[in-house]
Amino acid sequence: MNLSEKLVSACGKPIENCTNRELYEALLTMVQQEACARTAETGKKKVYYISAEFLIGKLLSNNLINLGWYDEIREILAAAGKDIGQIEEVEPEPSLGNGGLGRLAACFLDSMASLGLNGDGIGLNYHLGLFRQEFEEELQKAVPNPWIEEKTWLLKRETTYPVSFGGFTVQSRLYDIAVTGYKNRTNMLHLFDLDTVDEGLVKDGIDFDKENIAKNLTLFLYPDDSDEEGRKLRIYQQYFMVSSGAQYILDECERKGSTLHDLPDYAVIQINDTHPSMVIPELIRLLTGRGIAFDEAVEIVKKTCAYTNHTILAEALEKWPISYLKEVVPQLVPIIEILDDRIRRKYQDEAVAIIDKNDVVHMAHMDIHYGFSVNGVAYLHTEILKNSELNAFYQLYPEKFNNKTNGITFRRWLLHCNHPLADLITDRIGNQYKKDAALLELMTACSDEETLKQLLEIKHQNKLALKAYLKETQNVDIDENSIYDIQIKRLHEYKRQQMNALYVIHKYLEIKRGKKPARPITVIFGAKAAPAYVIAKDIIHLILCLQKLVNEDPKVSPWLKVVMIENYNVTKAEKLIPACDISEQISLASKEASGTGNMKFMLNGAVTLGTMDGANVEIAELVGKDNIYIFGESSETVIDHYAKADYVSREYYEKDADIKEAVDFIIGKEMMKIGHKENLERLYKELLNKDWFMTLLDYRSYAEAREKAYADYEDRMSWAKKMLVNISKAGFFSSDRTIAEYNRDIWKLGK
Ligand code: 26Q
Repeated sequence: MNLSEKLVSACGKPIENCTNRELYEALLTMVQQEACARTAETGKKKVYYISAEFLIGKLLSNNLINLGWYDEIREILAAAGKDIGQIEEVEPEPSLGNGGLGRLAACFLDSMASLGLNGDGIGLNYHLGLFRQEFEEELQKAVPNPWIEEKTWLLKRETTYPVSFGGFTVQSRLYDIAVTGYKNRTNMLHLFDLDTVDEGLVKDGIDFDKENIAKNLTLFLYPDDSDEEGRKLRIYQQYFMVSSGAQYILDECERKGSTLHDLPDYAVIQINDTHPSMVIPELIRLLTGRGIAFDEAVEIVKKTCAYTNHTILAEALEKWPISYLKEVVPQLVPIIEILDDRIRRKYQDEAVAIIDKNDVVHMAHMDIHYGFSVNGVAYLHTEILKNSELNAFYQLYPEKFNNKTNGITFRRWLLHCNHPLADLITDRIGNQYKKDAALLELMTACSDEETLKQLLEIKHQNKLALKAYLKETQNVDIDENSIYDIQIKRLHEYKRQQMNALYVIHKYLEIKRGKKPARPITVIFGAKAAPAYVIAKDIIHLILCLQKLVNEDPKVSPWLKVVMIENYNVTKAEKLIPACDISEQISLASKEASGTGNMKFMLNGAVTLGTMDGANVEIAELVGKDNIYIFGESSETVIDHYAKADYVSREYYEKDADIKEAVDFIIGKEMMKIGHKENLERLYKELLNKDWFMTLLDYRSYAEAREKAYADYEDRMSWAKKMLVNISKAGFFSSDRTIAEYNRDIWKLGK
């Protein structure tokens, strides 16, 4: 059967007579069958990528591209009067991640399959995923986000495992999602779940009964951890994931002929941040249960587990009071105590202990001592880990430390989300770059006027498409001839959305005073705040108030618009990124481990406005200083400020009139009319008295760099050259490159 016949047969009637939903479901069935037919077990060794998050995004189009079916299916549908874009709209987005770390895991799965590597994901099947964000009275409201439909990408398996907690045992159940490689094999994402979970438990918003573990375990991704019950629930989730995963791994390896003594020849486990760290003591427990002596079990685990660090923020490094572990996973506690004891005897250094003197377990410390590899996610990040944050460990184990600069899958972040640009590139340099992203560099030679004009035209068309989408979904009008200046990422003070907002205030006031910009500006934000993160929600409030104030001001709004995207997610990123002119990557230097949005924007021809932080450093190196706008203090200076505790934000407020004016505006009468006094005042005080992430320190140089970018934008041909350089240098940031490096240096899988 050809594809057209297959589709008609899957639909059970002519395509013309099908609804978009019927077509989506028929295509899902077809893709799933074909994907499963392409599974392969090659070689002895497999990498198991364990992660609490897999932010996979919608799957239909991506799978069609990877199977090599996309163009043909689009034509078959078009011939029947159907639009593949509208069929995509039917699919719910699985919201199994918060942000960067989860999306990275999804890109890595795509790359492992696309490179033909034997590599599976292991995670959890959260029924309601991350909350859906709504705006009400200029505030974020969190509501449940059910995504699992009757017809789903999840394949229910017969496989179940017992998982014991203090006092009771549950049965985990395996679900699989097929991960198609680009014109290559299929791997699997294994998501564990509990049959007894009850969505009826959810009451108001995202509140639920936190006592009943059997009913709530896989309801949400990272339920609010602001109280003790929430934090414990996180431990229940993590142990459920790693115990199920470890049993799966041992069973699979034994099935393939492993005696378990030789486990490292069959399995390598990549621990994605500390969320799956309990896999270390759990594997030791299971191995001893299967007849291996304790000491040998420790040695086996040391050769099997590798750890990736994604943050240097102290508050994000997981530390659990041992009392919590005694309650939730008592069987692990004696093992962790022995692991800690051995370290204490060997090194006699409190700084590298696993259980500290306050009886708190440092998960990252366990990973570093009992894993064979520790990697950071960008050059600068790894250097900071080695030289400051984890220096005590680097002294002990220099050979374990390595860098793996993050990457993104070009299938989703170019071929799928930006067809016109992908077609232009194919026209100029051929198809090979789709398999080998380094070839994008060939585009450097295409700086002829015709290509540059086409780049500008494609950007313009993408901006029109975004304008239409925002009109339809949020009923806002934006001007396609304005500069689209975009910051989309989780809301966190270190990412400094508040600095962007201060600039918006400054521009607003300037325009009010009659100083118009050379061209209208559209500032777009998209961000979710953790429900327990008060200041983050205040920053959202500030942005929403500004949106109202600016857009409803007839004098200002022709020149400045503010748009806060509701419920920012992968699907929305796919629409925003291709339309972006200026990519805001403005974290406080040293704080953003890598960033991956920065790479997506660059690939789609946006120019970065950023600090020397995370992977921005490598972007700057690749594109050169004329093709990026860098501002702000260096990571060394910032780290020095923290060490000396000598940063006083009020000094910057007092000596810079623009800063004072913008900060005061937050609690001025215009804002108070629109917003809530409590939120605005809290934020104002935070900036003035604390400003832990040094917004005011960098504000002046930020504003200058932004002005420079806006001025340069007016020379359209020279801007198009900057776009071209960014696109042609983006090849390095393909996750295929990242994964090839993981395999070369850490996993060492044969083909
Ligand atoms: C920890 C303890 C308690 C509750 C929640 C958490 C928690 C949850 C999620 C801690 C961290 C995360 C997510 C971190 C994350 O997304 N980090 C990002 O990882 C990206 C991929 O490496 C990097 O590009 C980003 O720079 C980094 O911020």
